[in-house]
Amino acid sequence: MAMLSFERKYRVRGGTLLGGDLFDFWVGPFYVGFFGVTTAFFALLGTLLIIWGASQGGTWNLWQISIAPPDLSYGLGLAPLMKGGLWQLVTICAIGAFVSWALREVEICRKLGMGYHVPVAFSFAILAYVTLVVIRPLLLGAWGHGFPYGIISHLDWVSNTGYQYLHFHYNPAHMLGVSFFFATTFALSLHGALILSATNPARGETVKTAEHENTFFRDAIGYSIGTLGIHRLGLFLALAAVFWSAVCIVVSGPFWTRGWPEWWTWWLNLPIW
Ligand code: BCL
Ligand code: BCL
Ligand code: BPH
Ligand code: UQ8
Repeated sequence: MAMLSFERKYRVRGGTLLGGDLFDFWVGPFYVGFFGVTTAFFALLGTLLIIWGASQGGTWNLWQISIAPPDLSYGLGLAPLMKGGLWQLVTICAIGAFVSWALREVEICRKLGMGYHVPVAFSFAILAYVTLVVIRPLLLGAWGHGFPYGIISHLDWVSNTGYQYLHFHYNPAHMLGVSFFFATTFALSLHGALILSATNPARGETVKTAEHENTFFRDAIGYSIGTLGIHRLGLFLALAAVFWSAVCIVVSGPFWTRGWPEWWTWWLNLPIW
């Protein structure tokens, strides 16, 4: 394994976005930095608020604990603590923690002189979350449209929201999201399997080369995307999956209020049938 003993040469000073040298150190394996401190702050505060909220609820059953958003009647205003205000505070902490985490990754990239691909990819996940709990509620005019923070309760929200549009599978952006998720898993299974087949040979056999990998797929399907290409494809598929997910939920309500099956009437109304 590379570097488990924390090789000195990768523990370089600088590259920070904020705070200069002040937080430029490590704790055990973790790089800290200004954004490590803000991550720890928001993550800890948000988690404690959830635990406190649970203590005010009727149950310690892990599956049933839930921090609910405010009633729709509070609109875009602040709600009293026990009537959704807590959800609003937790949401602020969550966004603070996720964005801090991404910026801490950026500082690590800068230290190592690497590209920003990982934090950019993570920002798509943050975008999906922010779409669910900020952008869509803003467009619909009430924080109450956010999802509740509970293991089972958030599933209820997904199901209820889906049925509100009669048949969510007919949402065309949802179709794209689902297909890209399936395609991502398909690509990773091919990639993981291909790499292991070439680089983890049986005892006594030699490791094979990238040419072997290319040749396998040329023999099998007539084309190889290449060793760099598969990583570009994987990243693209994953980001497209989450991007179309964010689209599919932000259009449900703000831009389409009826059932999704009805959206397809444009197709039935084409003058060619
Ligand atoms: Mg969800 C399921 C978290 C948004 C639809 N969802 C899960 C569970 C986990 C979770 C409890 C497994 C997820 C997983 O393996 O992901 N969901 C979760 C979080 C968010 C979220 C943290 C968020 O946005 C902050 N979920 C949403 C939105 C829907 C949604 C609202 C569309 C994306 N989710 C569903 C559906 C299902 C889940 C449908 C399930 O069937 C599944 C389940 O079993 O629910 C009971 C992949 C990520 C990893 C493997 C990395 C590890 C992630 C770990 C497991 C997350 C733990 C979260 C922890 C319990 C939350 C508390 C944090 C503490 C306070 C610090
Ligand atoms: Mg659907 C959404 C698939 C049936 C209603 N549905 C989605 C999409 C995805 C999907 C395309 C969720 C992924 C996503 O957004 O990730 N649905 C899907 C599939 C089927 C399906 C495959 C199927 O039938 C085979 N859906 C249905 C049925 C409806 C339905 C028909 C219910 C009856 N579906 C909905 C609704 C929604 C979806 C409603 C959505 O809102 C959701 C969507 O598109 O949301 C955008 C995005 C990822 C995130 C939001 C996670 C963000 C993670 C954050 C940034 C980090 C968390 C950190 C964590 C707290 C740390 C924990 C601590 C550590 C572990 C230490
Ligand atoms: O560090 C990472 O990975 C190891 C980053 C991360 C990433 C990254 C990282 O670099 C990337 C590139 C992605 N995720 C990408 C993606 C996909 C495509 C863009 C997309 C499908 C996805 N991530 C999804 C998800 C999901 C899903 C589907 O639900 C989850 C649960 C995650 N990603 C989770 C994570 C984390 C493991 C990690 C990560 N993705 C980010 C860790 C982080 O931000 O740490 C700081 C924050 C904390 C330690 C805790 C914060 C606590 C809050 C203040 C309170 C909790 C609030 C929450 C809203 C409650 C929810 C309750 C639920 C039961 C609903
Ligand atoms: C209390 C405390 C921890 C204090 C620390 C002190 C302090 C103040 C620190 C500040 C810094 C800070 C905020 C630290 C936070 C520490 C915490 C709380 C960390 C949480 C970490 C976390 C989010 C864990 C989640 C892990 C998880 C469940 C992952 C899901 C499963 C997956 C997808 C695993 C991925 C496996 C992996 C390691 C992949 C990485 C990898 C990739 C992608 C790769 O491509 C590749 O090949 C090129 C590799 O090999 C080199 C890889 O390793």
